[in-house]
Amino acid sequence: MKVLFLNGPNLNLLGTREPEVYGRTTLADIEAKVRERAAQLKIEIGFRQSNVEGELVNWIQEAKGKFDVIVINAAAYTHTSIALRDAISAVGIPTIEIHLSNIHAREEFRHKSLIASVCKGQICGFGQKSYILGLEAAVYVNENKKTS
Ligand code: CA2
Repeated sequence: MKVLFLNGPNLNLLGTREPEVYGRTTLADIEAKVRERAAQLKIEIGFRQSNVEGELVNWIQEAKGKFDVIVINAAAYTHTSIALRDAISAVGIPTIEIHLSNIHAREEFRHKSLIASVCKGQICGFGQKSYILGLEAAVYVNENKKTS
């Protein structure tokens, strides 16, 4: 099984700015934790970050036939990007939306996710653990392809 983790804009700054909101863990730390858990579960991982919307769209399209599940923290594009929504819908790869923070407990503009309706489900509010939960949800979705 192969899972592609995609990370949107500014997540490369994790651990270096606004630690009161996003903590002191870097994206590289999170990737290492995800890879550790994936090794235990015998899952192959792709892990990428971009600040460019079109690059994320390209990676979603290129995942077809290469990855079984996508786990995406689309960051601010969650709330703005019809292009990401259309790409997820078009490729038909089961996709799980994740966030570090609880977007529903934050500013009103973060409550709406444009990708939620084309994702299998959403995990938010658990800090870096959201990524591990996303990986475990990916296993569940892949094992229950017809029903989940
Ligand atoms: O909680 C999440 O994971 C978010 O996807 C993070 C996004 C935010 O726009 C979403 O509403 C929720 C922001 C990621 C930016 O991360 C930063 C890290 C350090 C300093 C500044 C931004």
